[in-house]
Amino acid sequence: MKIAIMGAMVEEITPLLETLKEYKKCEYAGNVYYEAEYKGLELVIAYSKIGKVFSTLTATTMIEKFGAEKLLFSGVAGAINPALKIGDLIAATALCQHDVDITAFGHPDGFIPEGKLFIESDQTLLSLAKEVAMQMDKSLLEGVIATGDQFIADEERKNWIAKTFDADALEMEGASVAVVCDALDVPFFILRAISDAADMDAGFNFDAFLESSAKESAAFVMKMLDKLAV
Ligand code: 3QA
Repeated sequence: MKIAIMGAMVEEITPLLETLKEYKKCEYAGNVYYEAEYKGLELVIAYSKIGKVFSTLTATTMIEKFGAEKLLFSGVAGAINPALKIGDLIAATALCQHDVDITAFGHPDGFIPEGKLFIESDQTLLSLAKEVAMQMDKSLLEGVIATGDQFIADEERKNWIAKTFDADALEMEGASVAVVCDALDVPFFILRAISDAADMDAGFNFDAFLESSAKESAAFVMKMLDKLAV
């Protein structure tokens, strides 16, 4: 079984590479892909660079060039749901693109004709994550993640995203990865640990907590690999 693990920023995959220690590097299309073996699983790991476009390229490459059969995303996010504090984990049940706007033609926010407003995550991987959370005695919120090519550091925009999509967290890559996996029929799982609350302190908190929250997410993904390996 070949599994892709992706992040957007280098900080999001470094903890994984540090845990694995041994891997092979392969450069392709402006990114570095790391191939490793873990407990009988074949892994391909990469960070895409920030945003929907780069993450689309990386997810597609992992599937089409490297032959990934499942994709796990590990990274950080801005919290919308006030129950989510810095370092807390959220697994996406569904993802949407909050920055898509062709409402001038009567379409709802986030909707592209022939696309889906919400793309749902794989149920099997979500159940696996719930088992892992139980075993680790960690709380794992399941909810909607809204994606857009914007770092949100503004209460008003955040509240609009919250009410328009009933979203619990926001980031910049989940939905584009979901679009790729859905189209190519590859089960996917998007995990994020909170780095900030997408408010006026977001920039400051993001810098302060990127590393520690990215580690929380990566540690959880490693435990999911343990389960997928058996
Ligand atoms: C932010 C990263 C991008 O990959 C999306 C983090 C955490 N908080 C967020 C927020 N709004 C949107 N997304 C997020 N990730 C990239 S901008 C900072 C770049 O600094 C999730 C996320 N509030 C690079 C150094 O110059």
